[in-house]
Amino acid sequence: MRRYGKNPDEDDIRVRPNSRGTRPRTSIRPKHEDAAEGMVLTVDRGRLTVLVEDREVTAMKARELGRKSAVVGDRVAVVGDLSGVKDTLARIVRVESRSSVLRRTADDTDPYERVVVANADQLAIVTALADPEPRPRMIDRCLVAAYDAGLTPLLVLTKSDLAPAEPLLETYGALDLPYVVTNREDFLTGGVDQIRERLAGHVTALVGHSGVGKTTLVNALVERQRTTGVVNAVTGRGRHTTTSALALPLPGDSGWVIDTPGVRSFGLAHIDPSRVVQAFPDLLPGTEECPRGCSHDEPDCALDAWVAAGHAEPARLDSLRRLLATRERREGD
Ligand SMILES: Nc1nc2c(ncn2[C@@H]2O[C@H](COP(=O)(O)OP(=O)(O)OP(=O)(O)O)[C@@H](O)[C@H]2O)c(=O)[nH]1
Ligand SMILES: [Mg+2]
Ligand SMILES: [Zn+2]
Repeated sequence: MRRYGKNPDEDDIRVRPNSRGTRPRTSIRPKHEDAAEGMVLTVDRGRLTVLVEDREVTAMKARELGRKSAVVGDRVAVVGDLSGVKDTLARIVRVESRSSVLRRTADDTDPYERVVVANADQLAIVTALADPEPRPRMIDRCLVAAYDAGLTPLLVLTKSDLAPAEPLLETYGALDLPYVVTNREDFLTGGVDQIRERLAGHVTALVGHSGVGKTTLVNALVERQRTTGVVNAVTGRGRHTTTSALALPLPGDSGWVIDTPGVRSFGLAHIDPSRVVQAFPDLLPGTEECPRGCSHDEPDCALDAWVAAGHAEPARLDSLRRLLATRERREGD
């Protein structure tokens, strides 16, 4: 097969007069039939760490992948040096199709969407009960992202040594949302069993604000330890906070956890506003009485009556409306 109308060698010779040999380029191109399968564990400035069998192989994207990116959790085909020895480099020649894609944007108006992780099936929404203060609207955003990506949400409330979980659970308990309440002291006394149970057999991505204790939790669950953060109370900026996502195997082949860097917000610019309400199962049945094409933020919206009748928390309707409002602003520009 020729890529050009004329012999590709002529191009080669003109552009790179010192290029080796005169064999047609196409024939030296590997066919990748012997490529090995692996899973992307982490990505660091163009270098990817791929688990191939039991070896961690450093790899780069092959040029033929073009703009297609490989992210943490991706199944990929790799060729080249697969020894995993320091300073060797393999090439990723194929990204297998994904069972799920978790996306976010920096804010609701950002057209650039980033893929957070691929192939996860559970999203652990990690919220500290204090330090930093819980922000329910962040939880709601993560729920929208989880439902949209087809991931099962799991609410993880950390730092229960600092504040009680009840106020938050009053709101979210009604959602039939699975949750666990944890704290660092628990971990030391082996109290991570409940969360272990929830993670077993799943590929779980942990998301949340910086400093909520994602890495601390991951460290309690896996063998390999990561550095945890020290968040400066004055500047709010952290030291040793996580800067790249990393997939870690749970002991005993019982699944994967993916630690991710803390985010300021979880932008949803990529999600159609009509889908946002799908992530509010407590409000959704109430929309049946809404006028056709209801924006859910107009005088005839049935959700006010739904909430007044005690079917859902007012804070949830407030949250839905705020989310929809930020989305509309985008539609307007
Ligand atoms: N009091 C208390 N502090 C905790 C608990 N868990 C974690 N911390 C502290 O919270 C700080 C932040 O913890 P990390 O695990 O680094 O938080 P993170 O969510 O990974 O933060 P980023 O990597 O920036 O996203 C550290 O000082 C931890 O020691 C807890 O259960 N109770
Ligand atoms: Mg961290
Ligand atoms: Zn409505």
